[in-house]
Amino acid sequence: MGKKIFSGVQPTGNLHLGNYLGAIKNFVDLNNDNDNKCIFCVVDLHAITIKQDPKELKNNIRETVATFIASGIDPKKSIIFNQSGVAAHAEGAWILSCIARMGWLNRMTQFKEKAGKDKEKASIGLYSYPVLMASDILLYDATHVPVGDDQKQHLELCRDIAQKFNNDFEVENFLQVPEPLIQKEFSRIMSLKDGSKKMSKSELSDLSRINLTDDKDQIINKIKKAKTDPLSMPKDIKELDKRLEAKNLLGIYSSLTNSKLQNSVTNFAGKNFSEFKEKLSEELVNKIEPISNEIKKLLGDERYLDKILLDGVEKANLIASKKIERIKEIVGF
Ligand code: AQP
Repeated sequence: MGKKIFSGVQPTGNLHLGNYLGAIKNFVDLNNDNDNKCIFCVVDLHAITIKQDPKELKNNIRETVATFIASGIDPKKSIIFNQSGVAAHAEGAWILSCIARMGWLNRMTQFKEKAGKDKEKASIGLYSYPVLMASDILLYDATHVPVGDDQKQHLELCRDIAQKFNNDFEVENFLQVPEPLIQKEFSRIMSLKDGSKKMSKSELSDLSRINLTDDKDQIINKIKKAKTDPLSMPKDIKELDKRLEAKNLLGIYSSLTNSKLQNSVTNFAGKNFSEFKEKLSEELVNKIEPISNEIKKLLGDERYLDKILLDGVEKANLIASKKIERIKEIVGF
């Protein structure tokens, strides 16, 4: 039986290789399977949990749509829309925030990481973000949610919220408890500057990530400058636990070439990093350059991108408005 897929990407600019290999590449494969029903959301309500420039946000929303399409998602075979266009997401988030427990949210590591030392100054939205994410997913009865490894905890919270709602109101299976779809290997791509930190849009140094809009020269330059260690390429996969940068670069290479990490280690064992980096750049340029060119082309046609969002909002609204009405009835409104 086909799956009902829902996933979101924040329009916070600088979409990068981690977003692509961890999530978007998976979206494309799922979308190519005609048995699946796919909904891909530009989660703009999530984006404003951290201050955004309104003009940039608008551009970033379009750029995220352009990235979906340039990466291979067919807008005719899926619903692509922006979250703020469907009021049920925010309504659902409020109701579910009365189901979720403080203790559950207090355990979320992403809030701790993003709020940093000054938790008092973080927005309430940043704290309750996973509840909005649960609303996004549950409104569409999604059976499967493809995400990167960093979102695993939020997915578990979503499952807990769905189960508690169903129990509290004695509506067995009313909210579909979704399954995460996380790739077994290479589900967390790390920074090119620090193998212990995840590749991220908000990292100040642009050299820490490959952006999906980077051109050939930028990609080659970033890989040349990517941090390594003074040794030659690892000879044994066990070495990778202590050589995080080598592990990350070999992981990226393996993911791009659809090969096992062990095979990549064997291929480059004992060689110089420079030789490996050349091959890695080649693979990256082959994969990213066409996407980057297509994004730039699509960004020149704002009307086309806006039309995709408008159509998507209409279709998403039809589904979500029915679900939220039932939720409100069940709650007693
Ligand atoms: N480094 C990563 N490796 C693998 N997957 C990743 N994802 C993000 N970073 C990596 C996955 O990409 C999808 C969309 O992410 P998002 O835009 O919703 O938010 P995020 O996880 O907060 O992304 P960033 O890039 O790390 O942004 P900032 O810098 O704002 O924190 C998700 O499925 C995510 O798992």
